[in-house]
This record gives sequence, C-alpha cells and structure tokens, in this order.
Amino acid sequence: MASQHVETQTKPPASVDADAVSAAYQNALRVIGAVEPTVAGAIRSELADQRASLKLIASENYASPAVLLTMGTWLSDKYAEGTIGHRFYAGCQNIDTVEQAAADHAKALFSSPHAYVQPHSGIDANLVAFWAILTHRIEAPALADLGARNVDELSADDWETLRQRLGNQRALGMSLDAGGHLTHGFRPNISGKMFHQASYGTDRDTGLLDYADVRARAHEFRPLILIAGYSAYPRKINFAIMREIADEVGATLLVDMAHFAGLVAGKVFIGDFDPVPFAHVTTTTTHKSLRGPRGGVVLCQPEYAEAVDRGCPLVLGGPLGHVIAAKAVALAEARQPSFQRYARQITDNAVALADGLLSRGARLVTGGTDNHLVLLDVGTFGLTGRQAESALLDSGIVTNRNSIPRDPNGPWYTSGIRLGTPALTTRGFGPGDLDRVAELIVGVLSATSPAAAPSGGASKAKYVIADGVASKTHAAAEELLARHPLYPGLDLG
Ligand code: DSN
Repeated sequence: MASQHVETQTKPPASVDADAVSAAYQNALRVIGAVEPTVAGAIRSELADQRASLKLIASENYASPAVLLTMGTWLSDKYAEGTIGHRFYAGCQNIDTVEQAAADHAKALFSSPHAYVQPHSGIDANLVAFWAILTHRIEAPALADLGARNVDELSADDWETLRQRLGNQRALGMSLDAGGHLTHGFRPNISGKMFHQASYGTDRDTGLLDYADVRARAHEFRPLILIAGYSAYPRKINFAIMREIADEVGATLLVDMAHFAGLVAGKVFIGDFDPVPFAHVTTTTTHKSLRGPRGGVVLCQPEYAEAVDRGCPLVLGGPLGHVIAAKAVALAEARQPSFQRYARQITDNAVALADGLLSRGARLVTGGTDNHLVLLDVGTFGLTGRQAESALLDSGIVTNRNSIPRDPNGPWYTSGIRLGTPALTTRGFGPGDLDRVAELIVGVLSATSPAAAPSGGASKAKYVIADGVASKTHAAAEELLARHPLYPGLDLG
C-alpha cells in the first residue's frame, strides 16, 4: 500500500554510554524482579551465559542495546492490524511512524522498491511471500475468469474454484541436506503441504551449487516458484543465473536471504550476488547477520506489493509494534558505514576459521566458505554431529549439528557441525582469534571418541573426551572472550 514517506534518521549512534545502558538495565531488572524474580534471574543468567561462551551458531548474533531497549516499551501494547495509515484500530499514529521508518530504512538499505516489515519471523515472511505469489500469479487471472473485480465479489462456488486452482502448486528449492530450509517446501513446514515440492542439490564432488542441474530440473518440473536461499550452504549464489532460469520456465523467483542479509546490507554480496534486484520477492529475518531484533521482512517488486501488504490479517497476527520499532533501529544501524566494515569482517573471519580448520586436517563441505558460515564434516573425526556438538559445548564452544550432503547419519544425529562468525565478529574477534578457535575445535574433536552403545558397537550420541581437554579448552576460550567482552561496560549490578 502506498504510504507517505517520513524522513528517517541515519545519524551515527552516539558513542555508547555504558553507564546509561547499565542504569537502564539495573532499573529494569529491579522493576521486573519485584514482580517475578525468576524471570529477572533468567535475564541475568542469559547475559552471563552469552558472555561466557564462544558463540558460533551461524544464525545468532548480539543486537545492540538500542535495539534491545526499543523492544521493552509500550509500543507492544497497541493493536495495529492493517497497514500504515490504514488500520483496523484507532490511535495507531505512533505505530505508523515506526513502521514507516522501518520500511524506509529497509528500502534504502537494500535498494528495494517495497518493504513489508510486519512478519514476526522468517517462517511468517515466507508464508506471506507464498500467498502473495499465489495471489499475484493465480488469483488475479482467476478473478478475471470468474468475472469478479475483487475477492469480495466471489461467491462460495467461486471460492471453491479458486481453492482448487491454488492447490497443488509446484515449488523448486534447495534440498535440506544441501543446506536448504524447511520453509522451502518441506513436509514438517506448512510450505510442504501447500506445495508439490522438488529439490535441487549440490555437485557430488565439489559440493557447489550446479546451475546446469538447477536449470535442467526447473525445465522438467516447471515450478510456479523457484526458491533460492539456504541456512547451511557455505557459498554465495549467483542470483542473475537463478533469475534467468526462473524466466525460462515462467517461475517467480523467491529468494530467502535470512542467513546472509547482513552481507547484502553490508555490500559484501553485490552485483549478481545481491538477490534484491533479481528476485520478484525477497524474504529475510532481521536477527541473524543483520543483527536486529527477532523478526522478518519481505521485500518485493512493485507488482507484488499490494499482495504482500495483505500479510496481516491474511497469515499474520497483530503487528508487533515494539519489534517493528526495533527493526527500524537495527536497519538504521545497518545503514552506517561501520556496518559495511562489520559485514566484511564476518566473511574475513569465516575464511580464517575455514583455513584454520583445513590447515589442521579437517574436511569442510565445498572446501571452504565465501559467506558467514563453515560446514565441518565431523565424520573424519569418527564422530556424529550430535557427539561433536555436545563435546564442543562441554568445552565452552556453542555450535549446532547439521546435515551434510548425502549424510550417512540422517537429520537427527547428522555428520556435520555448522559454524558461523556473525556473533563473534560483533564481539570484535578478528582472523587471528578465529584461527585460535579453529585450533580449539580441532583439539576437542581429536580428543573425543564415541562411547560404546549398550547394544554393542559405537553409540551415535554418547562420547568420551580425553581427560582435561574440556577444562583446558574452556580456559583457553575464556582467555579469548576476555579480550573481546560482550557489551563492554554493561554492569547489571
Ligand atoms: N533456525 C535458523 C537457523 O538456525 O538457520 C533457520 O530458521
């Protein structure tokens, strides 16, 4: 829906006043603790835990105090269904202001013609995108066939006809074991029930996306939607080629850039590797490499805008005004030149981590990285992903297990560990630190072996770490973390 432009502020953040932030949190915890001490205690513990571990979960980050503080406000208390200037409740002027600011920042940051900032998560953003594409591709022509000008004119029989046309649509996306995401048409997610899905994988030898194979599958399968994007593929994607393929088969190109939005915002992924100019619709989350609050955004070409803006109430509950406001703050931060340095550092650090692992004999899917993540095959250490994840956690290193292509251990135990650098980069880690992290990871995995299973043979879950290795690694991790404190100067009292 067209909306009035408001002037957004892009001033550099004032030098963070740690005393002001400390006072804000000390007072907030006093207020919370007076009502429910358990929650105040958990908030304190979470900061202590995050400060004390090497966080390598590729989808996590540390939002700024400004982003976090924005969420603890009365913007949360307002219902604001509808769009800017067109709400189903009275008194939404301040929500209009923050939503307009977030949308304007998103459009400017990503050079996108349209931005819809209401989705509560990545799944929600993809659901909005799916319905917008179905609406645009199917509903409009169907309405014309049915002699209706808009959906309000449809009879019950017309709706039935429309539902049949909307059913069993085809989507082609990256397979899960190649790094694709559940919301790209897989059964455990509603997208797998909405769409007849087929997948493209990666090359058996190189592990890289094989565009000729994507093209062949697209021509054979004729998807309505070609989906590009991933949550565990360690390389960049050429979106110019993906758009060419989509055009050849008449598909809509949907790019889910949730993982690498920070690299697009920070101008690391430019030209053919920036999805926004090529995709009809681009979705993202705001809390991963983009370093904002937990939430989603949909960007799209103008012809999809009206359908995208129907996200609430079509599939979304009431917009979260406090989170939308925090998105505006985070997007303003991402428009600063310092964010481009941050994004470049994320990839430099990922390369240093990959090189550090490779030089110590580890095997990486695709042999390296050109984004924010590294996928380590722990089969070469004789471990499952589950054992490796647990042994690393015991040693103060937080990761998550992940399938690798054609994984012999399936999606529960897995054979991989996914490692990402956005969070440690926010703490100020550099390439030398990431090399040290690689040394610690290889040290722990080399000292870990599967325990015997009660039924005989090796367990896929239980493991044994050689004496003293976990505690020594913990101490080494603490030394690294102390050099790069999280929220320096923030004292909860
Ligand atoms: N859960 C996110 C991740 O870890 O990649 C994706 O939704």
